Amino acid sequence: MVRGTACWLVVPLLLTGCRVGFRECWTDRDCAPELTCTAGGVCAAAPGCDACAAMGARSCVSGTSYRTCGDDDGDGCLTWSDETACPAGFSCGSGNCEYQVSFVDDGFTVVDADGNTVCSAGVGTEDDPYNRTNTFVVVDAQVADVDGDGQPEVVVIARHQPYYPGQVSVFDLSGQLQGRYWNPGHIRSMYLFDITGDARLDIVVGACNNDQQPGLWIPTIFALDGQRVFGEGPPNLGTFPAGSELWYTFVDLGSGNAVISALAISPDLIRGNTESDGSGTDYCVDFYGTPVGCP
Ligand SMILES: [Ca+2]
Ligand SMILES: [Ca+2]
Repeated sequence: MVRGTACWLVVPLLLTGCRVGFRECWTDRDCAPELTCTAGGVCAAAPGCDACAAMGARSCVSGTSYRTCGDDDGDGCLTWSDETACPAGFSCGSGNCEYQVSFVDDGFTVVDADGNTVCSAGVGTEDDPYNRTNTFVVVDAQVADVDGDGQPEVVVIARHQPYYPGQVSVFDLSGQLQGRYWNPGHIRSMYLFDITGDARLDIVVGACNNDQQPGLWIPTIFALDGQRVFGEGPPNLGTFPAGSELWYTFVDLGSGNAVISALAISPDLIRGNTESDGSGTDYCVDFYGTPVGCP
């Protein structure tokens, strides 16, 4: 005999005996306003509820965008808003689009919201592991807190002109170098985003690698933890120790003459493209650097 069937047959007489578990709720209306009814019949905070601590607080989503803590739908639950882009040319420092960064040749300048110069410096080449002639060009610079101490840093990517390597350099807001990573190939793009989930923005970089296979420029995406920026990327043929990257991915080992020029997060993977206008070849990796098919 099937037990469940027998039970259902006597439901009118033995209703309480057939209970398989106590349900606190059947719909959200059975719960307090800030709670929802789960599939198991329990009133609980909705997923993501109180994801942020204080109404109106802001945090940087990337080096050039932020989000705001609020209760837009009035359910008593504080959640982060959608991402808002900073105005063109501004970086998200500590939740606010408060810094404007410009760069010319090998130098960069940071200006605050009042128009005052915060710092102005050159990327420097004194420790180039390839010891080439001192000619570097800044490709991008953004202000963001990448080491998690609450104070913004300036993250600068630059490439040798006309050869390689490229560099990822982190400066404090007085213009002092905090860390530098060398890549054996040109660097063309970066995206500051927390891919590790520790609430600190990480440095994701689009580049190419000239040393991994002779004669080939291999499109490359790699990521750095802003607290640990040092050394030299693979295959480490220069004079520096191995690099501090979280991961380093050759997205197409057979490629020649290709560099990742554009990077984006979309939304749970990193998408690189070999042209700055997105018209080139797409390569996608997950947040662990594992190549995945681009959707
Ligand atoms: Ca910091
Ligand atoms: Ca992180």
